[in-house]
Amino acid sequence: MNPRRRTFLLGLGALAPAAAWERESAAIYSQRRRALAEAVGGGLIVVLGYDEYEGRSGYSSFRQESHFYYLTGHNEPGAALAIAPESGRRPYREILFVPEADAHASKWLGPRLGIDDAGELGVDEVLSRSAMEPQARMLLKERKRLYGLLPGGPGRDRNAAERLLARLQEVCRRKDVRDIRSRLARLRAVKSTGEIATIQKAVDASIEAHLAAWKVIRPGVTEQQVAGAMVGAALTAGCERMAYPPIVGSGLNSTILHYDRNDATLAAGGVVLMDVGGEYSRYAADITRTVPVSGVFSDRRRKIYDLVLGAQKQAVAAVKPGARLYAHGPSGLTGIVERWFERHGEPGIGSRFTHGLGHHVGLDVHDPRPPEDELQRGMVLTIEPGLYLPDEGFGVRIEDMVVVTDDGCRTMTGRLPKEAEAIEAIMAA
Ligand SMILES: [Mn+2]
Repeated sequence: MNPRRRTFLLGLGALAPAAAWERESAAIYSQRRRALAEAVGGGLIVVLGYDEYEGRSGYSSFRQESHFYYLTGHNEPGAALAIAPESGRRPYREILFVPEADAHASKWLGPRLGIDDAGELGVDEVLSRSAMEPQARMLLKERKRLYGLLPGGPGRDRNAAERLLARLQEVCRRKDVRDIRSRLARLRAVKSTGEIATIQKAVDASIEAHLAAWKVIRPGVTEQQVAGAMVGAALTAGCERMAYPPIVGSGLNSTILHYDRNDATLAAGGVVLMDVGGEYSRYAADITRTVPVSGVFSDRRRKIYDLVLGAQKQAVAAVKPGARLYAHGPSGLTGIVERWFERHGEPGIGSRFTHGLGHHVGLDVHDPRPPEDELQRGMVLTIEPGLYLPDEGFGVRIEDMVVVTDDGCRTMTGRLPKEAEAIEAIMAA
């Protein structure tokens, strides 16, 4: 436990739960806020955390807005952040706004960080949430532009952050309002050492989930029972929740990319595709394996499996700084996979690869795509080619997570076997 975290817990007093939540040092979050300020130059940046309602979905506990968490490490509802970059004679300022102590909220939700405790998070100034609007208006008087998270697309209901931006814009009519998503995406794409270590923990726990599934898979078991074994193993291994609904598709369901009904029964002779990953201290894992229901691949399924595996290995081997994830040309990882299917598969098989080759992973399972396609050291991404043959009743996807190193990459999911023989050996054990 680092000293900062110890103080943080002491600040909460005797009521603090012995949570295993891992947060980076206050200095790291401070660097991120400074880097964002530098990236925008002048203006005022306003980022809102989620409120209690926005942060809940289904049975899941509160889940903070990802950009806000990235900049603060603050994991409770109703907070906000303002960053005023240095501008002329105006010095840099950063303010965290937190809800005032509320007896009703602490009765229902447990103890919350008050203004005094929130100082431990390392933001220069901490004020009450009710001071947010007047402070933002004051800071905007001296600055030309307002930056924030603008609505992601048309037709969506605005969330609290978007409503606040709209209100501030109305109040300060002359202000130019700009989105900071692409700047945040660029910062978030390159992971810190601490983030890579935390993602590895999400990966390790998710590997336990996959290994647990292989122990229960056999004809007659339901997809839901497989999903249950996986969720149980991930949570037992330290995940606080799943990173997305478990996808357990057997037979024809393995050809549905985001199948999550999980209501069919596993039939002999087929395959079952499991795209399942958990979250550890907010960081996601995303892993897919496709295994034979009866423990041994049929000839046709094995042929397609090895074709996908070959493509997947080629792409992983080509990951390095400067390589491009989505490009089709010689430096493009997607191009490498397409050419592999053309050269090694039957005619037209490449058209059965129907989705992107991979994506960035971090605080979100689909981390925001940075504006540039070129990979850099410290980026974490999935490599997940697949082939889907609904006319033959099955699909195969193999998904690993890699972290880009100085001259290549390290496969974070390397401990989970993907060779057909290795999978069959474990299932037979
Ligand atoms: Mn994925």
